[in-house]
Amino acid sequence: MYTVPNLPYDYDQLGAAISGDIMRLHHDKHHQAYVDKLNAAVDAAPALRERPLESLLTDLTSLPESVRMAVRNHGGGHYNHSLFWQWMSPNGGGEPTGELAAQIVARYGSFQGFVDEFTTKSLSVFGSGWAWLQPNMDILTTANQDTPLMQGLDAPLLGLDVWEHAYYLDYKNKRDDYVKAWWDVVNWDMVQERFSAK
Ligand code: MN3
Repeated sequence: MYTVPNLPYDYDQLGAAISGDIMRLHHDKHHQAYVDKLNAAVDAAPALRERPLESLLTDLTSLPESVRMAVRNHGGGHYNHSLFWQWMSPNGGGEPTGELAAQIVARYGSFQGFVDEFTTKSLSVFGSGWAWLQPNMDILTTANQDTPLMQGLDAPLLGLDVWEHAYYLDYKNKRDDYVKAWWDVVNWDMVQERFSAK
């Protein structure tokens, strides 16, 4: 059975950027719903339980058509959100260091250049979706709960949820204010770990 992982911090600890009310709703209700529907999908196709979630998402066309869309949406939702909670920290913000910082600067001219480009792409997502930093330093966006894995790409180093459910309670329609505040809680230690492990 898939389960929602506990937050690595308290609901209220990202408060200046993301309120406890949003975190409770987003983690306890939205993520739980993805997990429940993913479990229902694999109950309907039990052979899928033999494979790790990453394997399912990387090769959606190998799945029975009857559950493919459910795994795409809800498996993607579970995968993305399980990472998203870790990509934020009450001690977050600041800038990456070392080789990661060097590669960001090599590609985007400066850390601020990267922030600006990632922000622009995040704001360009029409409707619901995500923005990603990839190990090759590309910045991508996906719709809905799609992940880069589904496009045959590497697992992302960093991702930002720009669904309205991620910010509307605090920011109403002001996605730009949400993205701006989010940089203050980005857990660069986690990004660094994923970069080093790639
Ligand atoms: Mn979300």
